[in-house]
Amino acid sequence: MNDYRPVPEDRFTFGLWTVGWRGLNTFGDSVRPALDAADTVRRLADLGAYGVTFHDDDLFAPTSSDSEREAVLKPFRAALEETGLTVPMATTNLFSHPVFRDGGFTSNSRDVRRYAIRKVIRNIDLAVSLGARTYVFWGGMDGAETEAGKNDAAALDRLREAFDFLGGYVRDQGYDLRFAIEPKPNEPRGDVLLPTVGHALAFINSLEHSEMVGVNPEVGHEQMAGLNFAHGVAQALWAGKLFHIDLNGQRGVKYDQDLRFGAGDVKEAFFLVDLLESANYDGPRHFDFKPPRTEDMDGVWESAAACMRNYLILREKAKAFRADPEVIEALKASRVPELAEPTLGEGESPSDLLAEEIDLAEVGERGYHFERLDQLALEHLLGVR
Ligand SMILES: [Mn+2]
Repeated sequence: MNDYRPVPEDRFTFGLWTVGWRGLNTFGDSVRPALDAADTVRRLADLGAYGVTFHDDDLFAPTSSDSEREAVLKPFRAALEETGLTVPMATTNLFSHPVFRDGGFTSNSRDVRRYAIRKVIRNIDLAVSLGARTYVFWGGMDGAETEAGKNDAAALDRLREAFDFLGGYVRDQGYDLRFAIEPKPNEPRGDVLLPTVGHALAFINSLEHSEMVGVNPEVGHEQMAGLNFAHGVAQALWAGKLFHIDLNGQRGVKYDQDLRFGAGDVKEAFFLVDLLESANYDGPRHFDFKPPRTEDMDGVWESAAACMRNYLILREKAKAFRADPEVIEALKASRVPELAEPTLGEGESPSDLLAEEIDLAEVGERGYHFERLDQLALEHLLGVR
């Protein structure tokens, strides 16, 4: 029997800020102690994780001197070495410090924008030295509460300018590093720039080094916009732009819940895992969740372990769903394989197409049996098949 025990080959990764979240929110104070980065590495390795990710500020304050940085990095590197945990991704905190109250790359203040780019460059250098291959950009403070306060076209120009400049930097340094933009519709700003996967994909096409820029979609962020996450991920995969992914849980259109993966919309989680596995997505399965404030440290590690366990359970369920002969037959009855056939034959002309007739009365009566297919999926998910 499968005990759903994660192993590094499953490529599960966690942000330092996830298990390290102290529970400080708009209404409540911190409820948990600060975690030591090296201890977190050891604990995640014990749980079966493959890697750890970080914002620069998760390791040290922005004002830290070189020796203060090294005092944290030395034990952090030692813990990575000792456990074999990797650092596949890193990102920059362009939101916590008061200077970022109007954003990083798109702050109305030019000196803040220049500082933001410097802060990113410095952490890219560190990330690459730790072996990172993906660098995530979440511009949560890049937005507005009032249309009067932000010229969106200028903000997009500044955003493009930052990505073009940083892309050039990475190329000049010869780094093997790709960028991944993380969309979010709102929070902390009233409205955030690049609110969805679709907005980000369109923006990426405008970049000078667009080939090195993809997306890092987060389950809850698309669901906060009322969107179907699996559809967004499918389009990112289709565009060859799924460079990274943030797995967590969300229940509907409300504040960013960051529940553990599997909590929230479990059926969408099932179809997401089904999609990632059947598309052979080979990037890290990165959990970006926040253990609820109700939890003590035992609860934190329990929820981290549960993120991985839920992924493995859903992976098994999705595989069983795809292998079920009744499902294969039901897929055919629903004409799902037929959609993979090109609509036009090779060399067909408009006149060939125009010469064809359809029996509208007969085809209009055709049912698609998606209810049967969906019920089969649900029964696999519920464990009765
Ligand atoms: Mn989130």
